[in-house]
Amino acid sequence: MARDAKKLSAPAKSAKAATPAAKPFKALVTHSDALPLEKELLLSMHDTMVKARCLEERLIAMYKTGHGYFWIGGPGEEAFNVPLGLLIKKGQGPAFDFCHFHYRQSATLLAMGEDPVGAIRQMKNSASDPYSGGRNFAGHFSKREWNIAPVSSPIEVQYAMAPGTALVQKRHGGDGVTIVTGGDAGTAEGEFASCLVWSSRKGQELPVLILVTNNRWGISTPFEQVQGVEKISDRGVAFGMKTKTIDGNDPISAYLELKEAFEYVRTERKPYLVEARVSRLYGHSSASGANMNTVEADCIAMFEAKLEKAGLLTKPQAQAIRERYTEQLADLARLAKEEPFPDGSTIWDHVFHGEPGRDPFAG
Ligand SMILES: Cc1ncc(C[n+]2csc(CCOP(=O)(O)OP(=O)(O)O)c2C)c(N)n1
Repeated sequence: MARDAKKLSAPAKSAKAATPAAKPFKALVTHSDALPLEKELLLSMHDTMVKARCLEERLIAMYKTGHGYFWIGGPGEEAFNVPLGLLIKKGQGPAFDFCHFHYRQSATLLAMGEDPVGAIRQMKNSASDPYSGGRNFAGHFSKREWNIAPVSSPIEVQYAMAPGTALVQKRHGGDGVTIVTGGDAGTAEGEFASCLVWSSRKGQELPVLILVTNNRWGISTPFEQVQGVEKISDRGVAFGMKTKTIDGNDPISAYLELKEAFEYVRTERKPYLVEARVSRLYGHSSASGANMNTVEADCIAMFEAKLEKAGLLTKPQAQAIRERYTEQLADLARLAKEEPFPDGSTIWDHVFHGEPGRDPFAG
């Protein structure tokens, strides 16, 4: 694991010249040498991780060939995001989990059972985009039936909203929890502090699973230039909440550690801050080129090596899975290519204030 952590800490090639080398991570909780999960679960996590990677690669290809205006997404975070999706209690209303995600969560949606065609349609900005009717950026999911709040482009605002849904869930009773995700750089913003404050008031604690995926970059700003803490999870200690920093590049660690955190938040109705160390394999977004970097650790390659060593998967089998998803997603992209953009007349649909001059409360 030390080797992976070292690899992970190296800066992406594209930003190397401009930024100092990041320090290696310390104190990762890891279960990397054992396979303590059922074979079916391991193989299904691998399958969804590959599906998610193929989806992101298809979205990038769409952007690069002019079938989308901007790409942002989560390649490199699959080992954390897939287990997360598997552990969410999905449904609508306060009895179910509320999800305040950021824009790198495609693998979580796939693990929850979402059809990848939605992400492709949003990339193409076709009217058929189920998340925004063709109006928002790629990766900006929203799904009322599963309590997935719309992903926001201004970073970190989701952390200020999370205590709100958690308060509703606490009052409602049951075991629904609120999950909020975001990156490391954004934790320098005030909304993150608001989340820690509002989730942890003594006697009024809230059931929030506060997650931070730390890829050690803002857009091009290295972690060390953003804040002085070594572990973001330490920020929660001052608020008396449970915290941990985990290896988000290992799906087995991520599954077990998230499971423990979910169980605590569901039963104790109190917050838990989990920081997951992850890679960023295609840079920040299309704004930084969306080119693959081979310096950071690839969680799928590492997981495949582990499954192979355990006799659970062969190289040809892994290759076949990848080819199958690559083909399926190319077919979906061809479908979306033919679909129309939203009509101009729909510009005010789903906008809180509606048409200028119209009273938003008029019904
Ligand atoms: C309030 C706000 N400030 C700045 C930006 C520009 N911006 C977009 S993504 C980003 C970096 C975010 O880094 P991090 O929080 O670590 O998340 P990551 O993208 O690495 O997952 C920035 C600064 C923004 N979208 N919103």
